[in-house]
Amino acid sequence: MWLLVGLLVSSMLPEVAFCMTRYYTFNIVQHNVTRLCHTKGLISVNGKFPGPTLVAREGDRVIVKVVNNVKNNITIHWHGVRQLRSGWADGPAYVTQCPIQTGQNYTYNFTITGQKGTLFWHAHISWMRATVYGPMIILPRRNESYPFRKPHKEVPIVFGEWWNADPEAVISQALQTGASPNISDAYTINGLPGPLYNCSSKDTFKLKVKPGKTYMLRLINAAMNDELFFSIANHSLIIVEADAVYVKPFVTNVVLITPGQTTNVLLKTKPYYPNATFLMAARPYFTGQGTFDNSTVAGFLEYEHPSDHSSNEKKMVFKPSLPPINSTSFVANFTKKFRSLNSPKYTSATVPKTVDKQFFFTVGLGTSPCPENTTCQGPNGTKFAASVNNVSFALPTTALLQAYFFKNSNGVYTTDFPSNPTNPFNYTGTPPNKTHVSNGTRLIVLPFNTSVEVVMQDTSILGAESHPLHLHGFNFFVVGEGSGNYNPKKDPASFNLLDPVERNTFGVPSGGWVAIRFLADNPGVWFMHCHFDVHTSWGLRMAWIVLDGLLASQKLPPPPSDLPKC
Ligand SMILES: *[C@@H]1O[C@H](CO)[C@@H](O)[C@H](O)[C@H]1NC(C)=O
Ligand SMILES: *[C@@H]1O[C@H](CO)[C@@H](O)[C@H](O)[C@H]1NC(C)=O
Ligand SMILES: *[C@@H]1O[C@H](CO)[C@@H](O)[C@H](O)[C@H]1NC(C)=O
Ligand SMILES: *[C@@H]1O[C@H](CO)[C@@H](O)[C@H](O)[C@H]1NC(C)=O
Ligand SMILES: *[C@@H]1O[C@H](CO)[C@@H](O)[C@H](O)[C@H]1NC(C)=O
Ligand SMILES: *[C@@H]1O[C@H](CO)[C@@H](O)[C@H](O)[C@H]1NC(C)=O
Ligand SMILES: *[C@@H]1O[C@H](CO)[C@@H](O)[C@H](O)[C@H]1NC(C)=O
Ligand SMILES: *[C@@H]1O[C@H](CO)[C@@H](O)[C@H](O)[C@H]1NC(C)=O
Ligand SMILES: *[C@@H]1O[C@H](CO)[C@@H](O)[C@H](O)[C@H]1NC(C)=O
Ligand SMILES: *[C@@H]1O[C@H](CO)[C@@H](O)[C@H](O)[C@H]1NC(C)=O
Ligand SMILES: *[C@@H]1O[C@H](CO)[C@@H](O)[C@H](O)[C@H]1NC(C)=O
Ligand SMILES: *[C@@H]1O[C@H](CO)[C@@H](O)[C@H](O)[C@H]1NC(C)=O
Ligand SMILES: [Cu+2]
Repeated sequence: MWLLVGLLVSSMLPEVAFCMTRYYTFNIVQHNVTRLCHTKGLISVNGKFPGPTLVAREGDRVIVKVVNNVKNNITIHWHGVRQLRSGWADGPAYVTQCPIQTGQNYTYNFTITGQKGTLFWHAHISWMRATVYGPMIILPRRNESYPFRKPHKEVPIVFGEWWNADPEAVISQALQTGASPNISDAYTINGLPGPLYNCSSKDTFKLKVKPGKTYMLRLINAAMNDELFFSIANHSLIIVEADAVYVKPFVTNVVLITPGQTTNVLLKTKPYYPNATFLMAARPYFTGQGTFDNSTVAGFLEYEHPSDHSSNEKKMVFKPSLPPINSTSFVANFTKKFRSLNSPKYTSATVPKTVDKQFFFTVGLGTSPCPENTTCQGPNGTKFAASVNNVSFALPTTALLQAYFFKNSNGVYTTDFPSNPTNPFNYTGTPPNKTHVSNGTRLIVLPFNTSVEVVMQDTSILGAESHPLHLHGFNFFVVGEGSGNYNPKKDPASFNLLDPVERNTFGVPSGGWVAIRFLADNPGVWFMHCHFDVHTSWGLRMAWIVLDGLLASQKLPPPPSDLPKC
């Protein structure tokens, strides 16, 4: 009897006893920041750039009061957090909430369930996330360890993208003229562009290390429009986690990280003090037709000698080598190395073995006609657009989740998003002559617990390009990927249903396809979009409605009373 009680208590403890509530206040403020000899009033959180690091443990409740002290509308998204039955706290503007307007505040309230590792938070309205972002660290439960030896130190490495101009002006001008937005002036590591830009060497990130230790770098790509190759000269990295899920460890010299992805890597330092400084550098992977910021951000890895005689002495500098800018072959090889740990001790989800609903989505660029009596600077005098299944998704002027919850969908959205392309073509061959997209706020309704498979196919319209697709409210399993056109007869045979990687963001390969699966077990309205903000702005976005289940524990609760109004 006593033994039984003891067993029950100890098996319950990890679930409840160690969880706590973490309170944060995020003041959205503007402060002057100088980079590349250019000072601008930059909007960020609590006057820090990048913003504060949010730390929680798996199982914790997180409560963040966001107070808007700037003239712009704002929302914050907790990127990758599952938001189980807390869709009101997800953050994408006009999808799950109306913006927090000047002088208003809103308290985000959610728990961290079944996730550990690195995620990040960022603004989710227009291009505000260019400067409003910061790391989110989810530690294992107090009584749990990592599936690898505890590192000596853990360091967030956040990649960003810097414009001398106001990013809001950049995107608003582009949407007006129909042209591509002006490219950024620099990439940054933890807000610092580093020595390879003019007037910037004092703004260099330095990682000081001791020999013979293991450091865990929490890599976050918060850049707006660019996938990045990252490498540290003369050091290899061990990848151990992706999007807050552990993976089977593997060694690499170069990491590719798309906007919206996060990954933890272990860095083993050399056993001695080398007389050298090692550059860490990142620059883009790009295959499209347009212009892009082809610059390199760099920081230093420095061995800090305790009695530092040699610090004033000139040291050798080693530079890393990165793959060619358009190395799709490297990217394909690299992304296929990610495998979930697939161990019941460390992962909570399993890949759906059967599928209830199948979708085939084309993702890519297109055009929309130039309004009468205006001139446009997009392709052939049109405006750039982007779409999923040729639908360029229009955001409503109210929030979709509210319209759904209060049954006011009339005039806000329809539920007829196409499950397949309406006009099939050779997606990776010669593009069709008609490139105009259609516009609409069209959604897909999924009954609770539907097992979903989505094949996403890149198109060659205006250039084949990788699109990092991000799904809110779920992790998905990447069961297959390939180049060229997806073949529904042949390709499923090679799907990995054993240990596919579980992520929230994955690059649809340039000129190829990816197949993902997820279980629709989270009621609400969930955004899915390209994490290149330029493509999202052009309409490469859509949303799913996941209906309530029958049980009380399967229903979306009503909104908090302070939910902003439009
Ligand atoms: C910010 O910079 C602007 C112009 O560069 C200047 O007018 C203003 O006083 C600065 N504000 C603060 C708080 O330093
Ligand atoms: C938040 O908004 C409420 C309701 O408008 C207001 O009473 C409160 O003072 C605000 N708090 C802050 C810190 O702005
Ligand atoms: C957060 O949500 C929980 C569960 O709905 C609720 O009990 C709690 O009062 C909320 N806290 C705040 C500060 O809103
Ligand atoms: C990018 O810049 C590098 C030099 O930094 C140059 O060698 C390369 O040709 C450029 N690539 C493109 C596509 O502009
Ligand atoms: C370190 O390297 C620099 C540059 O190669 C050299 O000038 C210096 O003598 C070296 N110092 C030691 C202690 O080896
Ligand atoms: C990459 O770019 C180089 C130089 O522009 C070009 O020669 C090569 O064919 C390209 N490779 C791929 C895979 O597109
Ligand atoms: C990718 O893998 C293939 C097959 O293993 C190999 O032939 C190719 O060289 C690799 N490409 C790169 C860039 O590593
Ligand atoms: C375009 O210009 C023509 C001629 O000036 C005018 O008749 C027409 O009303 C204009 N159309 C719009 C939509 O402004
Ligand atoms: C450009 O647009 C014109 C007029 O809409 C059309 O006739 C022409 O075929 C287009 N050219 C290309 C290359 O798309
Ligand atoms: C599609 O286009 C590609 C590239 O041009 C070509 O290799 C392939 O044969 C085409 N497929 C079909 C079914 O026409
Ligand atoms: C596109 O237009 C060209 C020239 O007008 C024509 O030769 C070609 O057949 C058209 N292609 C398609 C796929 O309709
Ligand atoms: C802010 O959001 C409100 C509500 O959607 C909207 O009416 C207003 O135009 C927005 N303001 C700006 C500056 O975008
Ligand atoms: Cu895209």
